[in-house]
Amino acid sequence: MSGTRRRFFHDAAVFGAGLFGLGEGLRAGTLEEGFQSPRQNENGRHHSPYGSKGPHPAKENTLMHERAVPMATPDLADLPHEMDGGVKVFRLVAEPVKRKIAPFKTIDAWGYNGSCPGLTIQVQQGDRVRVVLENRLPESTSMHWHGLEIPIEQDGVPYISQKPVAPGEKYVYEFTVHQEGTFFYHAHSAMQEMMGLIGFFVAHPEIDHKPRVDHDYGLILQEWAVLPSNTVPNTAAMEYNWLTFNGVCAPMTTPLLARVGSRVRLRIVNLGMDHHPVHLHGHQFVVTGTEGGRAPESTWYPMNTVLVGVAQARVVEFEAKYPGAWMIHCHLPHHMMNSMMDLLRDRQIQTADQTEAKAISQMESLARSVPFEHVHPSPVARDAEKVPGFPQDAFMEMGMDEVVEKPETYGLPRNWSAGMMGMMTMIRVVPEKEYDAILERKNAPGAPAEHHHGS
Ligand SMILES: [Cu+2]
Repeated sequence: MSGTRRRFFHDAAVFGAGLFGLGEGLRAGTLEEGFQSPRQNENGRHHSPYGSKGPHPAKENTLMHERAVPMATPDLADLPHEMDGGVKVFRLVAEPVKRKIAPFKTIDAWGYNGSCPGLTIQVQQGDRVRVVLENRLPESTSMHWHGLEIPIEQDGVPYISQKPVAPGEKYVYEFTVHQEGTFFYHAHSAMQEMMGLIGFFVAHPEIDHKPRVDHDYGLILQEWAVLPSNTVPNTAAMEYNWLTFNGVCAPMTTPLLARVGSRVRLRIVNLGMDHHPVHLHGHQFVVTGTEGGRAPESTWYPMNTVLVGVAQARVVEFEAKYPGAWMIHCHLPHHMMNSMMDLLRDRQIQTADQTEAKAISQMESLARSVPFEHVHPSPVARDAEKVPGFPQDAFMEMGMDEVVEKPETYGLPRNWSAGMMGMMTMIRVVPEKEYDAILERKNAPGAPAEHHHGS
């Protein structure tokens, strides 16, 4: 195994799940040729979102047993499992969860095992899976396995396929996963879904897809209606003021990382009330799969915005060609903001009567309470206040680099966080050296752990 390759697998295990069995499959890889290292990609062999066409037939056989890299879900951990004979046993506890969605906002959501969204389940196609669901909610629940072809008794619909799981009770689901793809689990009750009861369920294919990816990332899209000075989401609302990727708003979202020239897979799932057009800056991608599994290559065409509808999964892949910190965000304008209602109070939706001094003092009082250093916002014209409609985005920027600092933000320009709000993250496409420097910080003793247990 070449040094580059070995190191790549090491990194994948660190950045990815790495918590359970998948690492073994990764280490078992035997093929040298046929695998394109990021460096080979840099040499220009692989610069198409469609990937390299047709590996050598002679290499086909050895490729067959390569396992996929695990998916990483930034800001969410993986759910570990135990083995019982040949069965992978997972334990999910439905319970109330405090989730810090922004440095100055913690909500009372519902989730699984202390996490909202729930911890990520990753299995191999063909696995026999048992999930023990324990209900610590104040009301009955059940679990639906979204997109999986399993017997009706496992479908998780109260009264139709099972009795509701009462508070304090446990319920055991067991099935064989014959599909591969991006699925999710969720409570089969509308309001409970909007309280956050959802998590990833990813089944990796028996034979890895080609072209193979170097990085695999997952994002769950959610929206929340939380009134000012409130912590409980209003699940009856039709409009939303907090939008999250994996349970956090930008700039708290942990940046995704990719080496220049690597191939990236991004799996996006949506379980809310709105559809989200998710846009990637600076690169073209192809949709390689949906909630139904892998899409044939003949259906791939270049895009950079994909509409992820409610209950859908969209899997996209691209070559990370251009170095930089590239935004990934929902493009609905109101989904690119964090609610400032708690902060703005008297300002709220009125834009008249706003003075620069007033706006800045509001920002500074919030900054002091979190606390972080408030960086002075972008300049405005001297006579700005005479222009009808002012201010719009002026004074909205809340740079808070220090409070959201983590290894993945190392090296970003000062006040980067002022440009990040709402349903937004970034993929940092970085050269080898910088990638390694970030990784070193991530592995350093005392490095901050993932923020997956809320506040
Ligand atoms: Cu959106």
